[in-house]
Amino acid sequence: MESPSAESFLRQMATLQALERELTTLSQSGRLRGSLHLAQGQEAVPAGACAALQPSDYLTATYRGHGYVLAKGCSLDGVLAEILGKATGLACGKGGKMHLFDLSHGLLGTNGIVGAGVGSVVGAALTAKMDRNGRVGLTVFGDGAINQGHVHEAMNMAALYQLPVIFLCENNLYAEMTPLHRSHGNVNLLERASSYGMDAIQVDGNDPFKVYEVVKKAVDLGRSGGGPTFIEALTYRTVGHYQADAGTSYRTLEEIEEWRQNSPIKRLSARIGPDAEKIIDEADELVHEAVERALGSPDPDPATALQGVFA
Ligand SMILES: Cc1ncc(C[n+]2csc(CCOP(=O)(O)OP(=O)(O)O)c2C)c(N)n1
Repeated sequence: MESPSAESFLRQMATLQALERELTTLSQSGRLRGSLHLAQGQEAVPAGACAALQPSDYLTATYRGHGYVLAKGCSLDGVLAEILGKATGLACGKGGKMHLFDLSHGLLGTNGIVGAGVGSVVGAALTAKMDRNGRVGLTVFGDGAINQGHVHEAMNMAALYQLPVIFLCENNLYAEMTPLHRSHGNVNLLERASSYGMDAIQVDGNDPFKVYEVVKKAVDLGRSGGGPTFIEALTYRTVGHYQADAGTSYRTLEEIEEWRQNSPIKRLSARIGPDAEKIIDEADELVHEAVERALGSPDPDPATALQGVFA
């Protein structure tokens, strides 16, 4: 599998950026309720990582994971309708923003519980190994999730049984509003992951090509029976943790500005040149039209409320 082109990566990242811009407007106008966790500045990680996966490979992501869902190939209309709680959404409008789910694309869910998707992917990878179906599982989580107990149980199990898993940690330097050194006894995440007996690699998370390259290697290793890999993608969230957080009470303006200048979309646009603007405009238009369609979609029928409820 060849790496996607620079134009293709930019299109993917610009779509995520446009989606987040539209969601911000919807949230500010009250048409989208609840908290909204954005990933501006982190767009290269989902774009690079998902390009190395097959549609049937498993994926779990976080409350900030809509970019992974799109990059995995799930429908933009379905994602938007789900976020807006519409019947045409990926989960028929019952999951909302934090619970995007689409088995047809291997998506085992985004999740509001920190680290919760990690165990799900390890379970799915165990079935992949037992069924010898060649699938791998990728789970993405933040640097803060590393301190969750079951994340360690899951990493240990994946290493012990040599399961085809990619543990992709987006290290954006803060767990919500807490810097790493205030929450981690050992801030060396590679050391912690490799202690379980798996390869652990750090990558520039603001470069989709580099992310693609390391994830592809990990995917190939997993598919060939070589077990799991831990990848630490260094990146930065240039906006607040959620819509009510300006992100400036625990970070300096200089730090934020420095990362804005180093943002993946800026970097790749500079590399592509004048055509970049056209790609970004097209993405804006595509997403805007999808928002209009989603807003015009029907609400779920109350009579279906108990459908799909198993416990
Ligand atoms: C089990 C659990 N504990 C606490 C929270 C509240 N919470 C939401 S996001 C977050 C920080 C997570 O940090 P990190 O994993 O680094 O991801 P980031 O949001 O920085 O991308 C916390 C503590 C939660 N959602 N789930």
